[in-house]
Amino acid sequence: MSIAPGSDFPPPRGDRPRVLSGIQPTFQLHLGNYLGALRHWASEQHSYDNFFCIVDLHALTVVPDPELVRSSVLELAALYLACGLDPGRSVIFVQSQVPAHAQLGWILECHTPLGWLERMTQFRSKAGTGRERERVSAGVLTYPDLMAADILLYNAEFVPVGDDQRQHVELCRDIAQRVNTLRGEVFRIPEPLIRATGARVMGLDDPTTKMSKSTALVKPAHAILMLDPPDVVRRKISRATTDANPAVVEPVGAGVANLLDIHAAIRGDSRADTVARFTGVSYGGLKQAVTDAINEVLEPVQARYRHWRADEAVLRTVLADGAERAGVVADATLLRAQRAMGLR
Ligand code: AQP
Repeated sequence: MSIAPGSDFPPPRGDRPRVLSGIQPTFQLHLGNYLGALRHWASEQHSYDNFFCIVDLHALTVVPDPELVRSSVLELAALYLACGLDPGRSVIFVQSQVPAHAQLGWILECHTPLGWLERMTQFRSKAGTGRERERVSAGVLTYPDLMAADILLYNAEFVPVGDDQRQHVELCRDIAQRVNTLRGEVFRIPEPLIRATGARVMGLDDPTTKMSKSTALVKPAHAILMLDPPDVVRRKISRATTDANPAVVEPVGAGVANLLDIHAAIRGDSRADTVARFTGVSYGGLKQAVTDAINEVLEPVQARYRHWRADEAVLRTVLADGAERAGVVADATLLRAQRAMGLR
């Protein structure tokens, strides 16, 4: 944990370290979102002072359809609860319902050199080149400032994310440090919290790219979706890319490594133990074991999801209450930042 010396931030509730993380309500969530993020958020709620956000403003960079944004927010809220997030332990809220996010986002944009944003891997892969780049929304470029605002507003000590978000959290740290250097102690400097297994689940069709919602939308065989029924999981895993070997032998190829990693993450085993367990097992046997592990973990989540999704009134109450609690913390940080900028 690194807190700027001499800082006077409000202590986290109950003296537990504070975490903040979020997921975009874009398309359906996949196994990577679960193993890299959601599962840890839920299982470690008792250890932290938790803020979990549905980052709908970020979704505008990729999903312009208002109806889809609206329904995806409720779907995601139901999935948060189905995965075990407990509103009694965690503040669960929608980013756009706390105006301080957009307000601080602008302030941070004004303190971020353009080159830092242009160098981000996600921007480079999403923005393309030439004419393609001219059409991409400016939000794809400035997205990391909004994400930095999400984190910094809550004085978060840790940001539990998958490995793909490491660069964004590091940029957040750089931006916060820059503001602190220029304007005095404004922000607490957060740390990424990234696990040893499940932090980078790869595409089933192409194990050299990370499993992602946007790819799953155009290539269904790419990802296990959290709401996939058991037979769909079985079919997708049976078609997952492996290699020409008949059985698991080290060194394993990328596709087999991905299946082993998924199994290790779900069962809570180390990678080394998982490799030892499956060495010599046919790929058919490995795929069967991975399918069973996935279905075992997803089926109860899906049952709880159906329960929560059917009760929109409760979902809206949870989100309204979360926005109110989040707003109190966020507004205090925003005021501190505005004062440091000479705005108030
Ligand atoms: N493949 C993954 N393995 C482990 N963790 C992952 N996360 C995302 N993909 C993996 C983690 O899930 C959280 C939410 O991230 P997100 O909303 O950005 O999800 P996404 O799947 O990355 O979404 P998109 O829309 O498909 O984005 P692109 O197209 O950029 O990949 C984060 O904690 C993330 O680390």
